Amino acid sequence: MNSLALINEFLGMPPNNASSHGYQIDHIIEFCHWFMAALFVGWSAFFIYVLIRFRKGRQPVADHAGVRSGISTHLEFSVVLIEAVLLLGFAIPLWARRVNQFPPGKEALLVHVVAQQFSFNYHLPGADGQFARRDVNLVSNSNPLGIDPKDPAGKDDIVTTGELHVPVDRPVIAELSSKDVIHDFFISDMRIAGDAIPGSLIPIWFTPVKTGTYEVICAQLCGLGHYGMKGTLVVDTPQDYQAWLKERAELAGTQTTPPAPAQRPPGEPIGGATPGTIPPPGGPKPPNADAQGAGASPHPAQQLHNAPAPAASPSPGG
Ligand SMILES: [Cu+2]
Repeated sequence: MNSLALINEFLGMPPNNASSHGYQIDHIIEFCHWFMAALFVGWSAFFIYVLIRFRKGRQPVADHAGVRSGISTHLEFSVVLIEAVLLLGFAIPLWARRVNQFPPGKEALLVHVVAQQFSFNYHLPGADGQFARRDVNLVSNSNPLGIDPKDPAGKDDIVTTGELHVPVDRPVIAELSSKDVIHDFFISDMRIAGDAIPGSLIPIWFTPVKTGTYEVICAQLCGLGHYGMKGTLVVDTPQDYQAWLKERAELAGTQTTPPAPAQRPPGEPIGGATPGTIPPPGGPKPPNADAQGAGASPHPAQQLHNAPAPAASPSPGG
């Protein structure tokens, strides 16, 4: 990174970029900040000049003809031109590459990210590359994603809560969805974020280029425990990643209960409902809201959980 990046640092932008596309995001933010800084200085100087030049002492009577030179028109036109170049030449193509040019399905690692109050669950397909069927009616405390135990594709599936491992230098496609309210899967070091919306499957992708441990946070105000909705992304070497997969597969064989979801913060209503089944204030009461423990029926919003992705969504496999 060059000296231009100083302005990003000064404004508290995350300094570490660990993804292949992150420098493009950093550059456009840098450029916008410098451009805004130049505009701020320019307009401030012009404002002060106008205050002095047209003060009452020097100009007691209003001039109804106004400005006669074309300088201000040229300046305004230049600003509009630079903004149009930024938008059409940089921002829109960069955004289009992010949403249209997904890496080929075989090359990428596909992971399902299922958000809930207040944690992120990850579902990986295991060695067979096939995800098990998920059914919202099967969701329980011991089966947070509602994986169908009868589906043979699920025998080797890996489900984790809070921590996800991915190999370095391999594109990752994360398909985001939510069990309850709108969350946002945000990894600042990867320069990536995407909303997790009940009833939608929203794919995002990135390629980690540096091994390490990075913070995942929720970037939508999703409830009283939002502040604690954090997770970890660990970028491993390919060998470490294989070791982690092996460890998780062994754990899945011996452990029947996945890690419990994050505890509700003080003040959050409990009422016996499973996490993610609290209706919004004034919203309809779930059918079994009074049922105690794990058996409570899912919130109506969850009924949409396994709905197919909207046609407009870019295909991650394409
Ligand atoms: Cu959240």
